[in-house]
Amino acid sequence: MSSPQPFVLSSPTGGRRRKSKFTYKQLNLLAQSSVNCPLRVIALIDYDAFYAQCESVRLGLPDDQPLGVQQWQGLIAINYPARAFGLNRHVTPKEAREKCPNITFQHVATWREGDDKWAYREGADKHISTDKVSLDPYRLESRKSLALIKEILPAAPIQKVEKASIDEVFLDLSAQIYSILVTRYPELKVAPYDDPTEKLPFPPSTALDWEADALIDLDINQTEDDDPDWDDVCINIGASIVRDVRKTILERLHYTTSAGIARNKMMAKLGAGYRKPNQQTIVRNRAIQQFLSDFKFTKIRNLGGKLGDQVVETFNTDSVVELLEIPLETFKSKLGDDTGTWLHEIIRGEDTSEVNSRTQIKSMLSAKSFRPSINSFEQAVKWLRIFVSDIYARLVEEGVTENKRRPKTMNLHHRQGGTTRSRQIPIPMGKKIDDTMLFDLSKTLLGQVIVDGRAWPCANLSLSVGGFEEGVQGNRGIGSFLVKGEEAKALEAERSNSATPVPADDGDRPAKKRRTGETDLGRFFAKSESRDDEEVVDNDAHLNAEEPQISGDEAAAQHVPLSTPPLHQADIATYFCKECNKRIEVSGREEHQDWHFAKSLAAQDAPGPSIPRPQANSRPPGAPSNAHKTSRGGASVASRGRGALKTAKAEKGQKPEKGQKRLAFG
Ligand code: DCP
Ligand code: CA
Repeated sequence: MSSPQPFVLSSPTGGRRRKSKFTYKQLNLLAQSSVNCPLRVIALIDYDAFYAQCESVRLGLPDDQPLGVQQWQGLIAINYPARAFGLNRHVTPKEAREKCPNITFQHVATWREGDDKWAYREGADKHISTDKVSLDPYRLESRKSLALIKEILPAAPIQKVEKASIDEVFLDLSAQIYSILVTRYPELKVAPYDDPTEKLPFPPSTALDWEADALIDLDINQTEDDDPDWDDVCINIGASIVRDVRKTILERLHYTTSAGIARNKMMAKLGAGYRKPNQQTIVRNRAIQQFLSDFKFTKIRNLGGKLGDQVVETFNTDSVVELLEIPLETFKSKLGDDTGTWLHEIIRGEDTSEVNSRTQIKSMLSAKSFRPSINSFEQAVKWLRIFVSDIYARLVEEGVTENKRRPKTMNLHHRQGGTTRSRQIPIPMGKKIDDTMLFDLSKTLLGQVIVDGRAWPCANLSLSVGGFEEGVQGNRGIGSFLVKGEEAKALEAERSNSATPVPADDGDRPAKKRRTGETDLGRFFAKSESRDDEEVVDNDAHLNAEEPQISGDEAAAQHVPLSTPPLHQADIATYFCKECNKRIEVSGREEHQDWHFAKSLAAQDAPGPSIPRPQANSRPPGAPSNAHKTSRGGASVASRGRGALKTAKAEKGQKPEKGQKRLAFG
């Protein structure tokens, strides 16, 4: 960390004391990690070529050995020594070998039927039809490094750390910086005359030491000769904290990381991707506009998907600089008040989303796409056994056997042609969770998705558990002996082996809905930008990249059907939406509910949205008036749902932009 600077209370200018532009009140907001603090400092730490580094370190290879992580016949991570040969994750192993003969390929670990643990296997790529990928090794490394970061930083409530994906972590350094500042400069603690609106004294006018960090150039109207104000001092302290954290990660775990340090999540994310590998980039407040002007706005989170397309279409440009010319009123009239205001702020580098320390796993998913499709109950059951082993191993890690936490529900999604059928069943509360119990439940669900024997050929199966809740330690609570409501109904259905569908949904959805609108709307948009790479279809590689264990929504989003026509009308499970008095396809339920929720929020006109609001006048996704049309792919991109958006992207041959696709900012 940089050495404390001598504090000169104020430098006399023309006989007058020079004042900072920041007040004591604003400084106090820093102590509270307030999202409205103009001195706030946020960092994003992103692991370089994450899976590839995990493998290099595991195999004890030299740092400069080129390596690609293989999954069947594709490459899902390429380390930087291999990237120097012009390789990226879209090349095949054969092409990679041609360009870089010395490259090492390491296939990801796999599950095999009958084994109770995943393993690294020789010739793994030959077993695509019998094995399933396990990304557990990377999850474990991810968890290890998160634990290390938490160990390095001061404890909560000062510590605010959010795992954003399997290899990205946001840090809100504000409170820590506040405590460093007031230790170095005790004069800052108390406002003169107890007036918090008083301006702070100007910081010492010594140049700040940025060491080897990449420092984004200042905006055109600013010069390096201008004395730094407290926001520069704060970000400078933040940079040195992040430098130390990254150094410790390298020393203890041998992973290089890159980082962005700025005043909010959006800018920190853009900064982190600016210089890689093993570098950190600082975007000072005085440099934001200049930094952003180099980007197309479609690189900014939430603007890579359909909203970005809409903005490009409306204003006929993808340049941030050109959008800056457009007045707020025009944005509002063309995009609606909320989206217009949000866009106006975001292109000016303003983002008030919080760093959310909640990192508890909400659901776990295990999935497989079949090429060729599978054709019998027996084959499907074999896969269920593998899914259950995979999920159960993760549950054990999560402390389920010690009853620390337990999932409430299990879901099975089954895809046949263009039809996805989903069923949910409660996991009985009074019973100990073990793999036999989970396997039995999964078979019950399989029985339910097979309607009149019409389940084959099956192209994709996925099993998930969700609705985690804290377990009762020691004595079981009375609730664990009682089975009530929905659960009782579903159990009854299970007992009588009825095919009554329990609509697929997250077990904890109502609780989620009660959280802030920002979170839900965040999901609404994040999903429309989720990855749709090839890896998705084979297994949960894609999901793991987004760490599905953290978000049940991400997992659920993978099962939105791809809007192809259903084979038989009778196959479509529907439910009755009271809000629009219509029957809606169960497979579109989540999206439909999100739409209602988003609409109600848009109507509330809440102040200071930190993500774009959808327009309230659009048609509800999944509603019968367009269901038919949608399922045949006839509706426009804007009016189609998330699944359709994916299809539309695929049709255009367009992959989601790197850098924002995993950004489920909350
Ligand atoms: N991943 C995946 N499929 C993708 C993208 C990523 O399986 N389409 C996995 C492999 C990556 C990890 O997620 O190692 C993290 O993704 P990143 O996009 O952060 O990529 P890397 O960490 O590999 O590279 P970078 O150094 O560019 O961050
Ligand atoms: Ca990365």
